[in-house]
Order: sequence, then C-alpha cells, then structure tokens
Amino acid sequence: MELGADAIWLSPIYPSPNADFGYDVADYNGVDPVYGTLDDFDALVGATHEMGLRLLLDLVPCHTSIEHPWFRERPDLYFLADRPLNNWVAAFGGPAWSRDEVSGRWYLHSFFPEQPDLNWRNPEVPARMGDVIRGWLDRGADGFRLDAIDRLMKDPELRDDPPATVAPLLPLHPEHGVLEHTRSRNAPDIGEAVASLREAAGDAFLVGEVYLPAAGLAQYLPSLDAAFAFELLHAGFEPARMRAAIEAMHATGKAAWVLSNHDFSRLPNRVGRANDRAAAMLLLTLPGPAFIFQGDEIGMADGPGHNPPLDRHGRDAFRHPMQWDPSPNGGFSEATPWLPSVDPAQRNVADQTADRGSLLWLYRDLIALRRTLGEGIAFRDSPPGTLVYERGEHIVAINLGDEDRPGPEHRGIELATSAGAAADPALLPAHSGWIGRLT
Ligand code: TEU
Repeated sequence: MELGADAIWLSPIYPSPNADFGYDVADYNGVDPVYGTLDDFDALVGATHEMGLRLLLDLVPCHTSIEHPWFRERPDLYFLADRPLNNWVAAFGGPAWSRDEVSGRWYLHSFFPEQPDLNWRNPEVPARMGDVIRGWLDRGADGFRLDAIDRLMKDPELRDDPPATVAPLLPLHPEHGVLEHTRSRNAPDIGEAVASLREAAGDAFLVGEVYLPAAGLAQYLPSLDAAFAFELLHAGFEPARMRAAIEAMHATGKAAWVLSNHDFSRLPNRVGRANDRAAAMLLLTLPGPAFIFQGDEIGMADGPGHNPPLDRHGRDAFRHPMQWDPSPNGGFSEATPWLPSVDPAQRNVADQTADRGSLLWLYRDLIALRRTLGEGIAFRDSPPGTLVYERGEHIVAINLGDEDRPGPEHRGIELATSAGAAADPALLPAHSGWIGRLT
C-alpha cells in the first residue's frame, strides 16, 4: 500500500501438484493448503479492499493439471486420441502429445505433460470456466490475469504447424521455435473464447497474457481491458525498438506495460544494474496500467535458483521471494520458502523505506507522479541511447546509454532518477532520466 499501487495480482493460488508452480490447477475453486484456506482468501479480499486496493487472480483456462478430476472423469473436455494427431511442439520443448499411462491414450498439452489442454471447442469448457470466474467474483475478486489465452482455440482440424521460416517475433524455446504456430495457437475464431470469459466476468478487470506482438492482438482486445506489452519487454533495451514497441502497443488503446515477470530474468539482469532506475521511470511514465513484479521495486536481481531445479523450464532464479527486512528469510514467511532469500541484508523494503534516495522511493514517487501525467504519449526524436516523450504538460527524458547526452528543454524538473541526474538542467547523464514540466 505504501508503494501507491492500485491492485495486487496473485500468481495461481489454487490446489496444484506444482509441476508448473500453480499453473497446473487441480481445483479451480479452492486454495492450495500451502497458502491457506478459502477463509484466508476471504480475509485477504477484505483487508485488500479496506486498504483501497483491488485483487486480481491468475486464471489458467487453457489447461488443467493432469491431477484435476476432470481429466479422468470427463476426457471429452480434453484432446484424447489413439496416437499423436500432429507435429505440434510444447512451449517448453518436446512433443505436445504424451501418452497417458492410465488409459494408454495420447493427450495434447501446450506446456508441460502434466498440463493437459482443455478443448475450448466443447461448449462445456467455457461454461465451466464461466462458473469458476463467477465463483471468485462472488467471493470478492476484482478481476483476472488470463494465462496463455493465445492457446485457447487451435485449428479445428488440428493440422500440422508449418516449419518456421523466419525468427520468432518474441523469444521462444528453441525446440518450440522450429515451427510457426499457425495451427496450434491463435485460431482465427479465438476471439469467441475470450468473449466467453468476458461474458462471465461482466465488468471485472481482465488483463490478457497473449504472447504475441501488438499487431497480433486484434482478436483478443475487444474482450479485454488490457493485454501485456511483451514486445516492449523483449525490445532488448534498445531505444529505437522500444519506441516502436511502445507506439505499436499504445495504438491498441489497451496496453498493460510490463518489464519483468516470473517467466523471465529479472530487470537488473536484463537491463543492467546501472539502468534499474531508468527502467522504473520508463515503466511508470507510460500511459495505462503498469505491472511491477515483486522485488523489482527494491532492485532484486536473479538469485541462485535451486539445486536440483524446481522448475524444469529454468525459471527458479527469477522467482526468489520478496525481501521485506534484513533478516535471513527477508521477513517473507515463518515457513521455509521453496526458494531461499537472495540478499535481504543488502536490499529490503525496511532499509529502503528509511533511505529517501532509495530505488523503492523512486518507485513511490513515480507512482504518485504518474497520476498527474496527461493523456497519450508523443515521442520526440532524440540523441542515440535516449527516449524522449511528452505526456501532456510533462516531458520525460531517459538515457539508457553509457554517454551523457543533451536533454530537451523544460521548465523545471519535477522528478529525477537520482539527485545527480537533475544537477545540470540541460544535461541527461548516462543511465538516468527525469520528468520535466513543459509549461
Ligand atoms: O506463460 C505462457 C506463455 O506462453 C509465455 O508467456 C511464455 O513465457 C512463453 O511461451 C515463452 O517461453 C504462462 C505463465 O506465465 C507461465 O508461468 C506458465 O508456465 C505458462 O503460462 C503455463 O501455464
């Protein structure tokens, strides 16, 4: 709450055997006992609302856990066959068809074999997912992050994916990337599946995780409030690509800005420690909702992960727990977390709260200031390594490069990434940024 956020997004909290850390759901209506009970959830909703925050859940509609009772009781809700029906490759590598040891039949899975895909062309699937949505809204949830919805509808005839002829637009697992996913994802009528989620959700907030560039989002957007801007996340911190990604996503009118999440290396590892403040300024001066991954606001970097790995897709290092205080477990929990704390003595919320010049305070100041920025975004051409854009009566100047550059004219700097960044009003020092007034 001190951060100034409007809402909290919880990763999946449902009972799960954790083959994919909650993204393999065994019961859509429950809370996994490691987190608590439904009563605890109700208390959390109450406390969240009392603080003026809203609560978003992570809905995983594309697949269940192989341990979900539906998989045994209602195989018609899935894709089962006597043999693999096509050449599709799973997102984390390996074939997308596995043999079920119990029935001896083959089933389709877009992700791990423990995550059989639901068949959204069976009308009972959207009907059941609608019940799930209404159930959580009745309990007080305010909306959902919709997981992997570009996989909801596939080619009705399940035809082969053709070989890829160009590099993927967003990074993919190398085995997955050898095919172009024209049949296994993003079917021409996928908008109908997303519309059914919207119908159940009423006017609750829906943000879509659609792993496509802005140009591919048209079918999804009518039913969503926002979609994550993955093109920006993967723009490599190269200003020209970033500007193009921002402009393309902004043009959709439904951008949810995001620079890091639980699937990718943490910010300091991708943008460089030197740029963590500039990255925060960028994220929080773009028009529309922005998502901050836990720990970014105190500058947490990738940790050591776990040995042996917990996540077979190699994402443990990005998922170490939040560090609230300098104690050995960072004040995260009295239980032993799956992954240890990384460096709570070096960075934690308590210490950074006490330090007015900390990264955490920059996040707070940016969140407060962003509410005063005008509509829209208008880029100006600017020196190499920099991004300069107007937000109504404000101008934002960010230098991601190693060289100091001249900054644009302004009528006073309102917020800078550090005291040094604003020392000379005409200068935009390397790895810094500021927000100035235009009037
Ligand atoms: O990720 C789904 C997804 O398609 C991508 O965003 C993924 O990062 C991409 O394929 C690159 O490899 C979501 C969740 O965020 C992830 O944690 C889950 O493992 C996955 O769905 C399966 O539910």
